[in-house]
Amino acid sequence: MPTTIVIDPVTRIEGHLSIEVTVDSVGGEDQVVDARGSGTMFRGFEILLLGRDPRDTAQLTQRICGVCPVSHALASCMNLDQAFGVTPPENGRLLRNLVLAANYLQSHVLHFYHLSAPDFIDTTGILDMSPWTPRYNPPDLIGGATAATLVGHYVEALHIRRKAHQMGAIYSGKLPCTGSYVVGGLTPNVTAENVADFRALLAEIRAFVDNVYVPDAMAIAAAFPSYYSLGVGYGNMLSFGVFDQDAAGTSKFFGSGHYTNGTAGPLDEAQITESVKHGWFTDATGTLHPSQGETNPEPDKPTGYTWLKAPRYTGAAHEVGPLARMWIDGHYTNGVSMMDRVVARALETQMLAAAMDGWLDQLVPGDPTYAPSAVPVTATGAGLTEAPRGALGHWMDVTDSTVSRYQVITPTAWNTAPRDDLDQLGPTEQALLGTPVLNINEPVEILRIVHSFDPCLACAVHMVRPGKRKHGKTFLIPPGIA
Ligand code: NFE
Repeated sequence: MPTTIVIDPVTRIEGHLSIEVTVDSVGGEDQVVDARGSGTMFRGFEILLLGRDPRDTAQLTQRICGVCPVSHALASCMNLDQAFGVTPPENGRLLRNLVLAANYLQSHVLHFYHLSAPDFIDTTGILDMSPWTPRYNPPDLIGGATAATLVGHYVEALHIRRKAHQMGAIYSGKLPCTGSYVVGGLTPNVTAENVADFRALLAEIRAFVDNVYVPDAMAIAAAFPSYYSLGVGYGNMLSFGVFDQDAAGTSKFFGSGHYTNGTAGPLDEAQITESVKHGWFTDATGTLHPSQGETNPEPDKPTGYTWLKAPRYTGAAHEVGPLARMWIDGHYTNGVSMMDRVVARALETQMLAAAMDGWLDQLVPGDPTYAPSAVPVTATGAGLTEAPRGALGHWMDVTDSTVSRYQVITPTAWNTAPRDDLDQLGPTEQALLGTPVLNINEPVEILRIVHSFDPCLACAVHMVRPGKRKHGKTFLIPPGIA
């Protein structure tokens, strides 16, 4: 007899995500036979940017999310660089890399210790308090001395995240949300002192990543080997590439590309479209390239079940994120499962932290950090980069020196996308199919798989009327756009 499980909201993510799965007996085992992910809040940043000075976008799009604001600042500035026809000087390129990398370190440590690892730890007798309780109590949790050690690292990780913010703030003014990313580069000066300050904090964080985070991730992976075959999904991967290695941005530390139905290839930005058949958006805005995209909410649409559009590459659902980046570059080849996402994220953190020392070495104190430019009357731009959670794109049109179109596709829009025009499931939905569920009252397997994508619905939404978020009837839409 099929049973429907609704997890609403999924906790230990950013933002509001509702997951609905149908569990039925397959070969005598209870398994997920259907899945739907719903972003239960409306996102309208594209709308509030219209009519603004294009330079405002670098500030306003950061407010999409406090976890990955640097990525939005960068995507926006790349967009502006293209539209304004300006190239950042070497120091500007390196500072953009360094501040973004600081945000990656903070975000990946956050995901492992504070969002994902608690799915695997039993703290009974160690910490019987929030955020460790209430929790599901499956029989496979790690307890005892190992759990006590991991709880200690959980606390230490909070300090490491603060240090990562402090480190990034040396060149970003403050974090989260930076004022220093501007068209043409970054505003701060490079001095021998601030390079030394950055390097000292980086050394502390690297020691934690090398000696604590990576070993802990490996320990959890070793304790849960069955999760190397769960949460696999389509196996399609996509990366826009990130961390420019040259002025033109043609070479990236993590490269761009796609891996589709077992075949790898270069990124062709023209192959990106968004379906809205199952999102609460007007059907006429469906299957458009984001440079032509529109955001017209239709909260009562009968075929809708989410506020997310469904991004597709060559018409197919693709996973984005650390595993996709590591897979496309050939740095990680073990597999594409729930646990591979956790391990690839840890190994990416280690690689990136090591690269940051090299970028610090290349900074030249006193050299310019940005190139001046003027607001164009008419222009188009695109800023494609990688946020910690995966591929991020901003597309913009400028008319009469103001923003006339702005579209954003976030990593979580890719991963938590709904079904598309062909009713193909989104990557997380597909990854849940076939998952055995031991106890339908405590479906921890679902949570572990969803958490492995590190979803951030805050990146996909911005307001909700508390307690009234079901299925499109009572969402709060800003006046004048419904
Ligand atoms: Ni809100 Fe973000 C990242 C972006 S995810 S955290 O990483 O863009 O949609």
